[in-house]
Amino acid sequence: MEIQLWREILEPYSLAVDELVTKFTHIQKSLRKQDDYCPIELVTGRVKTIASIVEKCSRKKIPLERMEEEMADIAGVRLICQFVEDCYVVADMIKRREDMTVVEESDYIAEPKSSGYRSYHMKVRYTVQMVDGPKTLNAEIQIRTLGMNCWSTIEHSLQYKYRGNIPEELKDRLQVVADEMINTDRELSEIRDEITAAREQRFEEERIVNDILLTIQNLYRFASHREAVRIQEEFFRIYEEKDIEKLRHFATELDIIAEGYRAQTLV
Ligand code: 0O2
Repeated sequence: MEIQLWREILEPYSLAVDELVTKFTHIQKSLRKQDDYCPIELVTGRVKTIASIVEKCSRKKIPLERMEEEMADIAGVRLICQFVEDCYVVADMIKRREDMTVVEESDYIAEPKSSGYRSYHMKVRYTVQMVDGPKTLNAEIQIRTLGMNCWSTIEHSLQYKYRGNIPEELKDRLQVVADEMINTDRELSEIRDEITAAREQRFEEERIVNDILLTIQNLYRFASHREAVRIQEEFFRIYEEKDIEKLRHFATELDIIAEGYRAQTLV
């Protein structure tokens, strides 16, 4: 196939990857802006290289002219989560979307591959609007934890290095690491509540600090300069103590002072 023809074939896939990455990144940003917990930690996407398409077609005995129908991952998006549970939350989120149709799911988290590979795969049909009209194509979404991603990236590099024939000794070591990753994911899930509480506290702290800084900014306009400076210095002193209770207390007191100056923030 001519390179020019490859470019034409791959163009809609490139658009699909760009759109999907933008959409999942948007979910991430929106949830974070609302201070809500976001189950997606990282979003990446890629269009399979021509060399990789040709290699896979040859390996899976797919005629090149059938690759668009039979290869699900020419357009690929990867969603990385912190916890195993999040992978399923994200999968459900995708199933509810109206801009893509899930046609197949493979849960290699519940049932890892013999290599030790774990990930949740979703094959979707997705429509892009090209200059000459709409095109519906296949895309693959891989959902996995940071640990699963780390393992599969390393294993993938070794597959490449050894051209698919990883030495048995190395395979065994990979299997051991895969098992350890399962344990690590399990441990992390178990301490998830602690992490969630810490994250919520951090969000609350950020909110309080923002409110305090806005109120101090208003005090500079409505109160005496000396008073505003005194309060600001007091704030920095309390902030350094890293004690959320003291911050909360300071914010309440500050609201009362600001109320007196009608400088309370309107956020
Ligand atoms: P690249 O470089 O990642 O693009 P599925 O049909 O999706 O449920 P299946 O049948 O295994 O799963 O499909 P396939 O086509 O063999 O694998 C799809 C992709 O999943 C692979 O893409 C890998 O990204 C990933 N994958 C599947 N199995 C393994 C594995 O054992 N180890 C690693 N590291 N990744 C795996 P490609 O084609 O390898 O290329």
